[in-house]
Amino acid sequence: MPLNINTDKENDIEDLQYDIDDSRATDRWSDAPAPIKELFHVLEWNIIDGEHAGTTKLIDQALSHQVSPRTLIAGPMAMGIAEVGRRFKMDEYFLPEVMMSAKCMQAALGTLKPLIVAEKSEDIGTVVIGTVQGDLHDIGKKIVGMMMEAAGFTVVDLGVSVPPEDFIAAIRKHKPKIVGFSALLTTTMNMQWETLKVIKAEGLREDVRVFVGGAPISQAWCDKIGADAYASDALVAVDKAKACITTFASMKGGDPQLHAKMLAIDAEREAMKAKAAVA
Ligand code: B12
Repeated sequence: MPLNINTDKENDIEDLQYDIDDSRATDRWSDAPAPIKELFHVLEWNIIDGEHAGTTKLIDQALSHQVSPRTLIAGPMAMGIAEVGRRFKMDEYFLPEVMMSAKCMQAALGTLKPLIVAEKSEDIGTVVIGTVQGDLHDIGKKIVGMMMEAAGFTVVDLGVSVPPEDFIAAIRKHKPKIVGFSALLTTTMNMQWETLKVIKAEGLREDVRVFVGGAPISQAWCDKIGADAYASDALVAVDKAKACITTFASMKGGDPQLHAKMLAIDAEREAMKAKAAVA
């Protein structure tokens, strides 16, 4: 089966040429009260400009206005780093600028993590997560880990550039219900497949539900490599992870029925969105 990677969005020059100032003019965050709206703009630009010395102060200010950590992550932080990605793609930014912006994200997540993790009330199982070998991106993986932890999972984060054998060792040691692979590069996404093959070869496939994610990853990729679930963001990942250990607890990793149930969760979400849009 040929591999189709959906890069339409990344390669759509018109889409990439829009300038963030246009979106500023369209009054982004218009739902928010004025001081929060301004703070969101400043935080977004702090990330775009890579001014990491001031990031935690802005996060503290937003928290003092009762803005939730999740809103900050999914709102101005996500918008800021997405703009950085666009600038990098368009050669408006080079690696040093991206690294400065990544430092802002890390600083912000460092402040937010304890607050998110504090939401954890009960222990519902272990998740092992890591960025696959050859890949150093970890911001998205950290967000997924935090949200899983808040949802009640014990999260074992193996870090970045994790070789398959380290995933195997962690599965044997921690006996997780779920294993998550993150990959942000088209050149490293194949390591998700390679790692999964090693899990199978070691006879561990039925023991773990395999989740995959990262910017170039799609449901089609998940289907192709035989992973159990794909999640486009941390909230979807949490929903599916919880479903795996509650409603579908009896289904083992690699079970096609579990895969189908995970797809049904997406279909349900899409139907709800469509209903809300009509209402
Ligand atoms: C920040 C960044 C960096 C930082 C990373 C710092 C860090 N500690 O992570 C640095 C500067 C180190 C970096 C380096 C490189 N980068 Co870079 N980087 C980015 C950038 C701008 C943002 C990534 C990010 O953090 N996004 C924000 C998070 C929140 O989103 P996310 O990662 O997608 O995660 C969400 C979901 O995907 C999902 N998810 C993520 N992981 C998982 C895991 C599971 C299990 C699940 C269920 C869900 C899930 O949930 C997350 C939260 O909602 C992207 C641009 C982009 N559009 O992605 C480029 C980008 C990924 N980088 C790119 C490139 C080319 C590189 C370099 C090769 C550059 C170079 N010439 O050296 C190196 C590679 C180094 C390496 N070996 O890994 C390209 C990749 C192109 C491609 N098609 O492969 C991109 C797309 C930029 C571009 N448009 O060209 N990069």
